[in-house]
Amino acid sequence: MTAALHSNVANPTTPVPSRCGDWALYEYPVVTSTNLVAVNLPAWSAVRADTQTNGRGRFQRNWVSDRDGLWLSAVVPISQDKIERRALPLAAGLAICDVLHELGISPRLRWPNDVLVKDRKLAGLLIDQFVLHLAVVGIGLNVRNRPEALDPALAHQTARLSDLMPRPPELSVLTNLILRQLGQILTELKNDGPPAVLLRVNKLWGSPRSVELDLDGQLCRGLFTGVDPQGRLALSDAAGQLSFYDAHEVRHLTET
Ligand code: BT5
Repeated sequence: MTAALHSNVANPTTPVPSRCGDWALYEYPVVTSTNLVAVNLPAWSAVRADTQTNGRGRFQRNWVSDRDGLWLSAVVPISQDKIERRALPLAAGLAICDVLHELGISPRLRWPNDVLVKDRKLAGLLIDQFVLHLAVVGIGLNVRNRPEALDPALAHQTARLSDLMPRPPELSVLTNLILRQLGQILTELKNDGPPAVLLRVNKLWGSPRSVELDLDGQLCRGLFTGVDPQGRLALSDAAGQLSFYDAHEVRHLTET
């Protein structure tokens, strides 16, 4: 989770929000990054834009945000409890996977919260924390867009809904489904506690995989075995010895 205060560069005139279940939804044709527009909004606000000029991934990576993809940020209250905070990004990934299952798609998660179909990235999440009690959950989901047309390096690496189902729902419908499910999972996280939600998350990683972790320069190999009840990545070495890592310690996870 990024704990930096960003200025909201080029925030266009604020539109009148529409109601989307419990959420107030602000929609824009173009913004720099929906997460940055969401920085000044209260909990249960959401921002969607048709395109982003500076879509952001984790660790300052770029997120290609061309027209006809879903670029959405949701402002949610965040607990001061360390484990609940760790569980939030994982819970958000679970919410996206739940919606995809509803649409008849079988996704898997790649730690911490990439959503893949057949090893191609369909969706990514970026959680920012700009103020103490709120987090911004940024969701990028390829729908009918073509990210590889803008960034050829993404060729054969991305998936989009329109290649996975004959008629993907309109962006407004997807926005509704995702916000509803995110709200539902956050209620579960609060009422049932992180271990119950993490148990569901652990069913989404697919079969155990050999991975290499980039711990900010230092590389470490092992078998990814999911997350522990405290939300930490669990890595097993050749002798079966487990090590645990917090998300901010792992710059990148590569499946080997
Ligand atoms: C992520 O970062 O996957 C987080 C993406 C979050 C995007 C949303 S859109 C709404 C909100 N506003 C924002 O500005 N951001 C959020 P990371 O795990 O660092 O992955 C980034 C990597 O994914 C890039 O380095 C590319 O390799 C790849 N990538 C970029 N654009 C992509 C796309 N449209 N589809 C699939 N992969 C992409």
